[in-house]
Amino acid sequence: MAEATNTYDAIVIGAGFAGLYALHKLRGQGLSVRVFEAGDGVGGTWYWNRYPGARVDVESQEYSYSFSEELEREWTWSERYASQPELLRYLNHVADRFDLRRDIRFETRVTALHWNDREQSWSVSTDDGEAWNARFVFAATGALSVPNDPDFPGKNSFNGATYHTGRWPREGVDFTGKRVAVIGTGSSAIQSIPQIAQQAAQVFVFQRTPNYAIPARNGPLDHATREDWLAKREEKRQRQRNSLLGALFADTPDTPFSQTGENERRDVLERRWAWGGLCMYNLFPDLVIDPAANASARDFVAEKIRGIVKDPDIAEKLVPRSYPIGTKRLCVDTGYYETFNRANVRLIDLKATPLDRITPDGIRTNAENFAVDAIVFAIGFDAMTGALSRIDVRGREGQTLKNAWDAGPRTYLGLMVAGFPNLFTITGPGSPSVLSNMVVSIEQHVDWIANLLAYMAPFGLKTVEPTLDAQNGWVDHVNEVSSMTLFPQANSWYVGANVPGKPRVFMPYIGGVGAYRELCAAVAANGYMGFKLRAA
Ligand code: NA7
Repeated sequence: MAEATNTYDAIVIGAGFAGLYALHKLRGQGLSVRVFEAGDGVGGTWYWNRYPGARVDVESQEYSYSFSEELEREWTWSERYASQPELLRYLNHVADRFDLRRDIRFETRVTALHWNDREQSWSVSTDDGEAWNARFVFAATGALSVPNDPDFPGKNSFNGATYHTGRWPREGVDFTGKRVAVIGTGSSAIQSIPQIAQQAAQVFVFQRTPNYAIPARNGPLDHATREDWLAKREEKRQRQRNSLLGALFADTPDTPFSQTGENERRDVLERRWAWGGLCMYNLFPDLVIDPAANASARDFVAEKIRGIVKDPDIAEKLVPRSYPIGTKRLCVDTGYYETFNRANVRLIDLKATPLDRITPDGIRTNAENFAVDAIVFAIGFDAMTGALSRIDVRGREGQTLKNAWDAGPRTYLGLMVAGFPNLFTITGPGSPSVLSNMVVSIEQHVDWIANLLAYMAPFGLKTVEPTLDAQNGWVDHVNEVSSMTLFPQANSWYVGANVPGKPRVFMPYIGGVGAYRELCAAVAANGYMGFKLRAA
């Protein structure tokens, strides 16, 4: 490692929702902070994911910072679900409004983090060859920030253009008159396919596993809705923080499926479908626990798909069959199923006719050649651990994080890793993270850590790290709670199934945002139980 040129109290990696808030919060506590961001602007997820149709799947007002009432009052969301450009404008506004840019170094990627036991601080290397020092490091690296890159045979032989939804060109792509292949049918594909199909001459959709998509019912956010939100802001924000998923749609009904009458069940399903979006998660309190509850929701959505898609064979291919509904992230769509009624869109079922290779002209399955001008890889991310596993992280006694997480990520509360003092993982594996409204979880993590640092300072405490016992107990708890649900049945990115060779471990904490918040508060109230706090 090069000699450190600068020393900070805290280094933050990433300038998305998490990094921006961490910078603001820590600076407010008088710490010197430096943020490193690989992109040339703020935004994180919303900086990189510029594919057509990209928008948030949590309602805009809920998917925004709550830490500043003034910010909330001065910003007006234009749509129920904000589009990527609007979210990026919002995050740029936040960066300007709180004068954050002066402490962010853009186009700089952190390559190594080595713990220095003598100095009780982290040595940080960046890809410009410089070295830095910080007592604390915040990995605000995002849960879905490293694009999945499977090794499709023949990938480099293709003569046309290729795109990954998670690294979309800033200037956009004009598909007019083009034949386009889209590989993947997750959220990114489901949002972008209807838009691409309106432009392109022909779209071939290569589907490995169908997904459940619920109509967004997006539209302009009217004045009355905004005024209502602002009038009840305090109460709504509190409810969000104490809810299951960090969003108000997640106020789960009390009556289990088995005790809900036949007519009432249908009524709940129709109402949620009409309301649209992720509120389908909250049909019954036991939707992802009771197989019968789950089956009824599956049948309902299958019926809707059959009602929308005119060709019965295509409809059957679009009906998910291999996993319970909700155990892979639900997709929120605008006209996805309808798109398969267009003459220029064709669905290719990769389970029936597997992808053989990419050729100079297009894609070959074991049944057919598809000549295309462009390939869109909508194949997702190396979720939750991808970003940290690409940094050379070494903790006490040179132990690597790669080694420590060899059999899957292990953390205490999703916040810290035993043997890696003063390194915080914002919305890390083992916290509600991707199973929640990320903004709510980010604020909770950053606030909790900031309180911890404020607690340590007057006692002259310099380091914090979890005990191995506490970490083992937490990992057991995370596993135990997930095993009580239907989630482990799905080959999802929650369990790393989309990345060949990744250990199969259920990574996020499914106990709920409100319950998790209470646990974290109890840990703090008990003198940071499970953490070792040390003076130099
Ligand atoms: P997802 O949800 O991980 O979707 C990726 C899609 O790509 C999914 O349909 C995968 O099929 C498919 N895929 C991945 N690898 C391959 C290969 N090798 N061959 C064929 N198909 C493949 O990523 P998104 O970007 O759509 O969404 C990520 C999250 O962002 C989303 O959940 C929201 O939270 C926002 P599979 O299901 O693995 O069979």
